[in-house]
Amino acid sequence: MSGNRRRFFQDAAFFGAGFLGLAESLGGNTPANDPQTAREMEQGRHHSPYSKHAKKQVAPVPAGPDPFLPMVAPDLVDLPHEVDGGVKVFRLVAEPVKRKIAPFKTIDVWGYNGSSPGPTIQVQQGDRVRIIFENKLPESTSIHWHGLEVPIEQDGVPWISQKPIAPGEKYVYEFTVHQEGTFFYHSHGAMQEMMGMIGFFVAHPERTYKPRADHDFGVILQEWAVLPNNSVPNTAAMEYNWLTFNGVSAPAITPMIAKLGSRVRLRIINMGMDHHPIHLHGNQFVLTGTEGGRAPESTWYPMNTVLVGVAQARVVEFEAKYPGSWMVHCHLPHHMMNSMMDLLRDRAIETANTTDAKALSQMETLAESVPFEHVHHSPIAENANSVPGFPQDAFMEMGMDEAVVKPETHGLPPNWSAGMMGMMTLVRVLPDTEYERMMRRIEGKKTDENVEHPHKS
Ligand SMILES: [Cu+2]
Repeated sequence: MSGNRRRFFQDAAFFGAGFLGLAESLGGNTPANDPQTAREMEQGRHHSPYSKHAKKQVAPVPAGPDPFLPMVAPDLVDLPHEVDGGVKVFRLVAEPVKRKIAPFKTIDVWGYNGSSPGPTIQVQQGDRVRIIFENKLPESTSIHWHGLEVPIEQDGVPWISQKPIAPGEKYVYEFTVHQEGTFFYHSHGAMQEMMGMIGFFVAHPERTYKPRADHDFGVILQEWAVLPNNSVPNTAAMEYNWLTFNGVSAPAITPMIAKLGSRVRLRIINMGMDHHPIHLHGNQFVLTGTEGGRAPESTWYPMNTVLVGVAQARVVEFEAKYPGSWMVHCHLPHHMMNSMMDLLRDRAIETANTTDAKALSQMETLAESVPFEHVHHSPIAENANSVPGFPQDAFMEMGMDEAVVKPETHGLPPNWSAGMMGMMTLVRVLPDTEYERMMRRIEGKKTDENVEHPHKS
């Protein structure tokens, strides 16, 4: 024990009674309970409240957890909670949901509280949480808290840790979250998982991570096999034709907005059958966490593509140094596309002998279903039709800017949506003034600019 430390304990013992009296006169704050004073005492800078150097005591600083920056998952909402005797109480309802994954495609999936993926649960390390769960599905289910160290009876595995929760039944989960990190909740039935039954469970740390992030975004990766003119995903399929971020396919995904010079955190979780290499354009990031929580800074190294395996969480952070609309997308080529089969209706997509005229006539059909702004393609060569292999991407550029317009898309170049499909979104890094304008636009406040942007009739 150091001399200073010993002296502190001696003083504390000697002046114990005096501390209590002083505490009363100062409204309950004992210097030894005040972390700052206690630290000063330990360091020998503040031996006794009776010395002439003693400073006037200020109001007590509660030693509670740091306030946290909530994560924003575009196109998803947060699950609200009430507080009951210090316990955060959430109400989660499993039920069938209709999810519009593209302007021309709504699918019948299962989820929670009217959303698939389910709403985001955000808590803080140390919180006691209660989830009052209700099953409105036509079959039994349960909820597994993926990555959380909870008592076995809270683990949510049918027949192993609990009885399945029958249709119409309620079940109460309750546990203390002692971890920090990016977790998720999901049904423990494989086919229910593939029907969309997943949501974020974010445990913010008791003490803010360093370096501190200014923006915190979350994306859930999912894939769907939906036959043309069908709305129910085939959960037994091994091949997928719709790929989504937070239950929406590009270009309908809401871009993420970051301020130039800020530090951006992006949390990605995967609930599907494939692993997704998620790539960020124009910037390097570091991997700061996994499904197990924060990784030590000594393990961070620069990268720009992170493989997010099934059931994994990957958290990356980067300094938004460069203004622009930077793509974030899965780099598997077939995950950078959407299915057009629904739009083509009875017209088959031809993979051989497609001519310019045929393709354009197919696109005319598409235009009847979706407000595409144009039905032409980017320039092609005069002899294109005679080149083996043509076309590849030539007929895949169909802008639908107006069909997916929202405040976050304001200011993107015309026909931007033609370059976006599947698992793809943007981080838009905006300089101060533009950023503030964008925030006002998002908040729905009237600015000069948001009156322009007329919808085409
Ligand atoms: Cu992918």
